[in-house]
Amino acid sequence: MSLRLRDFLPYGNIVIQCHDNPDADALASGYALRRYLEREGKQARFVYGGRNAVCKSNLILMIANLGIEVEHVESLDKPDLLITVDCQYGESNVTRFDADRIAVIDHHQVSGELPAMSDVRSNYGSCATVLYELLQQEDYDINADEDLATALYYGLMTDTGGFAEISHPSDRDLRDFIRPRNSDIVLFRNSNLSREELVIAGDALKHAHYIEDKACAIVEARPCDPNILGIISDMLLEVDTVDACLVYSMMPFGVKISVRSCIKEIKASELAAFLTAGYGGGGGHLIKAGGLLKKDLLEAAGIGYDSDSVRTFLFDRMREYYENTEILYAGERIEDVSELKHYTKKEVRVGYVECDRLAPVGTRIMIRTLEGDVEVEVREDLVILIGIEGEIYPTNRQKFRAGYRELPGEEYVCPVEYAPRVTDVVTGSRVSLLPFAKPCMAAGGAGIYARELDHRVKVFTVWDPDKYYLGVPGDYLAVRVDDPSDIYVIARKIFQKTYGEG
Ligand SMILES: [Mn+2]
Repeated sequence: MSLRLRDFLPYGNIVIQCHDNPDADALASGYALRRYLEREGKQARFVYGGRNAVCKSNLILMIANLGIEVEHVESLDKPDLLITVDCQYGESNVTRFDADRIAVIDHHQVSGELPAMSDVRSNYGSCATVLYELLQQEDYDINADEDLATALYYGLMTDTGGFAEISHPSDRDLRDFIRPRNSDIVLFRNSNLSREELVIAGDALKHAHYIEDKACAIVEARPCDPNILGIISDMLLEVDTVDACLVYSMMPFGVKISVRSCIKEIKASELAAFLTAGYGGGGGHLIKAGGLLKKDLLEAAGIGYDSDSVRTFLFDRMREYYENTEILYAGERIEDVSELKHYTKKEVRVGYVECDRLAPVGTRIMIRTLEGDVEVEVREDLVILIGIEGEIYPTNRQKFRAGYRELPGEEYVCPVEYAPRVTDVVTGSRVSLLPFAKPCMAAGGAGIYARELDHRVKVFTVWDPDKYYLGVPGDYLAVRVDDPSDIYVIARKIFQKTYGEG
């Protein structure tokens, strides 16, 4: 399913289409693709269908200030190639036009059969991020093109509630390394809300429901731009008796949700993922997150799609979240290890980097991985391990020698799609970690006591008392043999690959 933008070049008559009622991400994505084709000497039209022409003032400003040539059309002369961006051909919000070949670039959940030429990255926060990656693959200097940089930045920003809901490292790369024209971003941002939308926010807040014993609020808003949901939930969270809240709106295609939390026992990103699990998707940050429950999936599951059924479903789901989760604070309790089994580490191939080769001692570096960002200071004996899921563990040379065996002469191959990248925190310069990585074999150590989980558990570990690790049924709760206060969660997949009984 891997696609390159150069694959489009052999086609004569090319049309780019985004979904009906385009938003900033759709406009940015189509615009980016058109810019690339232009650079390669190809003229392409950029169109959208549907009943309505763009009328939101931030989008009208975006189109005018960045010079986005986009046409609202009713019909189309059959092109050789039709590329849909920020949507998939055949979806209900994409007006159907005939074409000899179809291609799809998108970041939503896959909704039907995809054509051979497609790139759908459902874990990305915006389609602009997909284009950002694809353009870099073709050596396109995005920051030399300020209009394009501004469009991509604004596309990601609006699709992720002002960057609050990003979770993929490529989204963070776009946010951190793209240089937009700030005056335009400020202008677009402050033309976002119409007076009608202000009324929607006010009406929604008037009818807030509270789960009193949980300090939780749930609010339904009339169908509106997802950004309004974020504004409402931000306000709700400021209320003294509200620690966590859910704001939702029933759109024609599904239920958009916005989630907030201000207590460490609830990560907004994890609550959003829980509420949407099986019906769409959700994610974001510790405090802010969002997501979507798809209408067709709710209907197929027999839940229905009228406002009573959706409200009941969301209330039940929220109660379930509170009632079926155990919270453990490592250090505050000692696990009864007689109930647990003993496991030792299997021989597993991982990667390692000796950091003094990467940057001078004393440099603060940020390592970006699929799991998140890790900041460390380079010391003489700092060794960074790259685990089987691309996760990163800083350690020192002494512990490294005790638990790992070097494999001289062999090459390290990264097992995941996003290879860890390193940024010098002060200068902002970036390097890939991979050229410095070597393979090694993990084995030995005193091992762990562990048990398989049959319910959800949140563990606050000794090394990070502010952020919990979530364990779900099937994962393992582990206790270090040489330190019983060190309790943590190991994901099922990683556990099975790295530990054996005995
Ligand atoms: Mn989008």
